[in-house]
Amino acid sequence: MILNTELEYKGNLFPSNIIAFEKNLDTLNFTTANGVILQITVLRDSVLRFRYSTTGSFENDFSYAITKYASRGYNHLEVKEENDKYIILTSKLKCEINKTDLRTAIYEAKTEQLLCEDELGFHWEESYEFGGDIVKMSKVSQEGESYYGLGDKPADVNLKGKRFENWVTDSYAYGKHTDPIYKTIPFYTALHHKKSYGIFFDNTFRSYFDFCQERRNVSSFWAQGGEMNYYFIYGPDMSEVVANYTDLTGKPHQLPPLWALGYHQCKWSYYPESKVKEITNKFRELKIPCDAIYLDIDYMEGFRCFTWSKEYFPDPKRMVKELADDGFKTIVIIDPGIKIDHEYSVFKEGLDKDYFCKRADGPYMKGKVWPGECYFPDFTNPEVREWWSNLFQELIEDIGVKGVWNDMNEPAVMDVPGKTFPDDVRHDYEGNPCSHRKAHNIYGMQMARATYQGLKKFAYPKRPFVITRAAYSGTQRYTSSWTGDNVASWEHLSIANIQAQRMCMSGFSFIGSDIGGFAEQPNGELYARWIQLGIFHPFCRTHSSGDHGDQEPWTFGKNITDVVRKFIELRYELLPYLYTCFWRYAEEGIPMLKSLVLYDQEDTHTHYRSDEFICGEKILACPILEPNAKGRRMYFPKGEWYNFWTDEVVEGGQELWADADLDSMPVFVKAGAIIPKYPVQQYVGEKDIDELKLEVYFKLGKETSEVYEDAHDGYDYIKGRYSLRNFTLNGEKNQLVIQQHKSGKYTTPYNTFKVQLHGLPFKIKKVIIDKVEYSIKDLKIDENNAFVIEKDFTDLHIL
Ligand code: MIG
Repeated sequence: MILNTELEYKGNLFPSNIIAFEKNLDTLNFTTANGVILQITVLRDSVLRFRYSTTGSFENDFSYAITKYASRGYNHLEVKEENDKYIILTSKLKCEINKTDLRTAIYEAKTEQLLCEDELGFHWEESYEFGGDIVKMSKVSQEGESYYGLGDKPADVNLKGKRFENWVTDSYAYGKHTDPIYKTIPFYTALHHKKSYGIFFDNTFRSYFDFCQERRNVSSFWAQGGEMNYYFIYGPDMSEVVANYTDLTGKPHQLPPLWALGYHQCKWSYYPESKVKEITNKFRELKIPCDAIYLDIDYMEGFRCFTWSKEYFPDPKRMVKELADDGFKTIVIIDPGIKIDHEYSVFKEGLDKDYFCKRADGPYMKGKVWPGECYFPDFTNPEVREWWSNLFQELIEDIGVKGVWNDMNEPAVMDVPGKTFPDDVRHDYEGNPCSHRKAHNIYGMQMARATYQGLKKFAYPKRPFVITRAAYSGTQRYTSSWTGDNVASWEHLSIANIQAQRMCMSGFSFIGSDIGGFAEQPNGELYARWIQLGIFHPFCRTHSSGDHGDQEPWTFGKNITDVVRKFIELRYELLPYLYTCFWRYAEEGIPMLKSLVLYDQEDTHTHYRSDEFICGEKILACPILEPNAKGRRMYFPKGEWYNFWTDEVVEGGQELWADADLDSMPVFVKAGAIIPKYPVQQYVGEKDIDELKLEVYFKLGKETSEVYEDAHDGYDYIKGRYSLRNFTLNGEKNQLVIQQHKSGKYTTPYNTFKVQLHGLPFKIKKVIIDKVEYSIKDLKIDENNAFVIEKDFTDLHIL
């Protein structure tokens, strides 16, 4: 007879003492008397994985985030047993596991410096409602420790003192403190005593991070289900931590086509066809460069994915071709909701093949989105993804669409609490069936992945281009992304700046904001300031909801149009620079934008900076974030910086005023840099590049730069058909030496460089190129120190 029906509350449970230890190659298991297992896997000397089980066995080991291409292997692994602890030693780390309570502490191997130490460590609460555990981890926050990362959080760059939640959420008009929003990237980097490490909590359930908010000296993270499963990633440089995390969760599978780094124009919505043409024609007429034009939901027939409105777009193939002839790539939106309509082939097929998500007891997951009531493909089933990818054949192969934009894939559902699927919805999860509690955060990622697979197949031999709103760690392998429905306000300009930096330090560099703001309308000044920032972001697109008027570069009068043109032109000039940054990112996981802390973590002045950032390796930019400004104060990282507009040199390591009237912006170039430039084009490929400009910024001392190029599309570069130029600059009082090392099998179409020297401290007398002497006259060096030389020199001496 059951008398007591109150739920027994056990509270937090903790591991007890270790009673067994077992080593299996790179995997170590520690078992406690109360049945907890800690499994530590040594992935690399600097990367350890921690997994905890409270049941005596582990779940099937599957992750959507970890890439099969992740590097593995270590130089050294040794396990020692002492009275009170076990010690794991790699060539980079020492990890201690306490025998009495399973708590861990990690030290740098070489210096024995403490990096990260459990406070309570692993503990858990049993979940009566769903079964399994609420899994928790707490760490001691070290003196002066700061925290960064976590994807798209709109808070300041340094996360210390705050608590965050991860649950992918459609967040129209979010604000600086809205949390959570569109993305779940449960990865942060920590920094103290000049050393940085990272923690990636690879758990897709709703999760939380607390950085000393609840208790001043404790950071913690926990999730509503699943396993305590995290990776500890050591630097000591933050950029190495990010690169190692990116290695683990994947670099972009290929470079984007160069045009995708051009300027994109979007609005909800450009229709009918005549409106689209009016917009694209205007770009060409006003000579404002633009590569991509977007069609939002109204291009479809009643919002049915993979259809076209006969009324607005009677002949999409012809239109797309005409746009392409004028240099515009057409990009269309595709949402996950499939309209319940038995006359609609995509719906019928999905239903026949049993590809739609279902509720726990069997009914379909029915939800309202733009088309009305919809069912939703279960993108966590590989067969469904394959089907979905094939739906793109007509759009891409036949009609000629060049990119696809995935929206609403949180998944967003209208008119319901929580704005998404209920928790009980079932998912295949790659043959590990589960509820929406576990699959929610990766649903959008898997949709974007399926879309990417379609584009990859049908765009071949060209490269795919996809953009997604929702994402989980690893999504960067497949697509680009934007920061969702922001607002046309000055505060949001600052949020966009921070979000782009934060996404970059979270392994996801191909990111941009809706330039000008999605909700409401900017005035001309705000729009111009936003374009100025946007041209330094990896993804550069104007987008607006369209409810509040137009938002094109020419909307705000001639003065603003001229400023906008000037900056978009600058982006087109910088394309080889941006492309090189992308290549570095895709190759090594180096973030394309670097917050100052990531650029120079040793300088504590950088730890709380949010506005300034480094684009690539050499350009320091800082947006103007207020109206009526003629400039601003900003912090210059250590070193020497050239004012991009005036060539004036600034000594870093201090905060200084930088002039920037509305037609300008604080932009500085690192001394010693060589910045490659293309001529302004109205779109990528408009012109044959017949000369590469090299902007050379003198420095006393040494500096290296690189320029990566290839055919700008296609896959030949993977077979070695690329051109990589490594430049080493060495400046002395009365000479400047530039050496070039060239690799790769691609022959660039141009034969010459136009060298432009900046800040040369001496008057040129002669130039020696590969041992041959030239006079000023021979090279026609002009009064600005510019001259033309053959591209394949190895040694250039300017005396
Ligand atoms: O419920 O497709 O974030 O970029 O223009 C709104 C219409 C749906 C939200 C996206 C936005 C897009 C809009 N979409």
